[in-house]
Amino acid sequence: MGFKLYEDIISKRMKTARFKHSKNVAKEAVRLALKYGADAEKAELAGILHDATKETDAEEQMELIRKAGIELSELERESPKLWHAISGSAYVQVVLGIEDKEVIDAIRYHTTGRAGMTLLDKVIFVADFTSADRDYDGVDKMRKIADKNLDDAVMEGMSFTIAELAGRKVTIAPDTFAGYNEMAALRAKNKNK
Ligand code: DGI
Ligand code: FE
Ligand code: FE
Repeated sequence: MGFKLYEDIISKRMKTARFKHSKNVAKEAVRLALKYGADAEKAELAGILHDATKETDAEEQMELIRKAGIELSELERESPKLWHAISGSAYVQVVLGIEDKEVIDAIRYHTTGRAGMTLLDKVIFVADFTSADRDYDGVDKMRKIADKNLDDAVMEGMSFTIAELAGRKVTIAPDTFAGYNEMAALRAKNKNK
């Protein structure tokens, strides 16, 4: 199946605004992929599909997760905001028949990040923060960092998310902390060189 067909399929699963966001993330992901040497075709595909199940009801998401054989941790079960990334990765496998692990994982970890992020994981994680439709305080700074250094942009995104979640005193996924700690350790090492 080609990109256009996937685009058509997901356009029917979401409202116009989210479809536009998905197209913008795909476009930004291609730009970042070309800049940082990731596979642009995979970036475009993961970008258009990353929020595929964000407007899907909870029962259907749980069914997709079950069919894909994914076990949720207790924290994941109690965090509805995390479901769409997990069920999205299940959807592209179970319904669309996508077998590319890199694409599946980039969708799975687009909200939390993780330790050992692949180049494609990073491209999608950052593109979700810097896509053309994004308009939050600090988006200009984020775009500037993304144009200079992809790892720095991942770190900026993770620290932004952790600070925001901690500010609301809600749970923070272990994958988020694991990604953050790995990036922080890398920065410390690079500074000491
Ligand atoms: O789907 P999008 O809106 O494009 O963006 P996203 O997939 O990054 O989702 C952002 C939301 O997810 C935002 O409300 C913060 C929340 N989030 C991100 N990381 C975590 C999280 N929520 C919890 N509970 N734990 C996390 O680690
Ligand atoms: Fe998302
Ligand atoms: Fe998104």
